[in-house]
Amino acid sequence: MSNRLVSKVVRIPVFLVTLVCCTPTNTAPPEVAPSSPAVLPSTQAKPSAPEKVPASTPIKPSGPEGLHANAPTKPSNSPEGSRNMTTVNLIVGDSLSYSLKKIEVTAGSTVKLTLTHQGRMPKTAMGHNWVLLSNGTNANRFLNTAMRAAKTDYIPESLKDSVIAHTKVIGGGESDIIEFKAPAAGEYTFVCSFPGHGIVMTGKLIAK
Ligand SMILES: [Cu+2]
Repeated sequence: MSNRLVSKVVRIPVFLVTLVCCTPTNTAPPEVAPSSPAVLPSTQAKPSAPEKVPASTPIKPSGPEGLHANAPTKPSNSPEGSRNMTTVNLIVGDSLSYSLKKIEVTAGSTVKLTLTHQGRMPKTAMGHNWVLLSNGTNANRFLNTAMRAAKTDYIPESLKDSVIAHTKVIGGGESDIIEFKAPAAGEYTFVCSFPGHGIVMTGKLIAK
C-alpha cells in the first residue's frame, strides 16, 4: 500500500512538474506573442524605411500606396478643373472639313482649343483656321470680307468685333492652341476663313 501511495505521491509531483514545465513552456509562447507584436511595430516602422529613402512617397505610404496613387489622381481630375476648363481637339487635313461639326462647351468656362492640321499641303494651298463668330454675325458677309484679308491672316480688321476667338491659319503638320472664355449660353457659328473654305468648313459651338 505504502508503495502504491508513494508511487501516487511521486506521480502527482511528476504531474505537477509536468504542469510546471508546461507552464514555463506556456510562458515561452507569450514571449513569442510579444515578439509578433514586435513584428507589427516593425511593419509600422516600414514607413520609417521610406523615410530613409525620402524621395519616394511620403510618410504613410507602403501599405496604402494604391490609395495614395489614387489620391493624387483625383485632384488632377478635380471637378473644379473640368468645370472651369473645356478642352477641345479639332483636327483638319487636306480636305475642307473639321473633325467636329458641333462643339459643346460650358458657358463662361475657359476653352482650350487645339487645331491640328494632319495633312501635308502647305498653308498657302490648304490653309485652315478656326474662327468663332459672335451672335448676329452674317457668316457669308464675314467670309467675303475675310477672303480679301490675307495680310491679317484672313481675319478682317473691320470685322474684328464679330470674332469671339480664332486661331491662326495653319498648314500641313502644324497646329495652333488658343484659350478663350466661352460665350454666354447660346449657339454660335464657327468657320474657316481661308478663301473658299467657309461655306463648307463650318459648324456650331453650343454653350450651355
Ligand atoms: Cu480651311
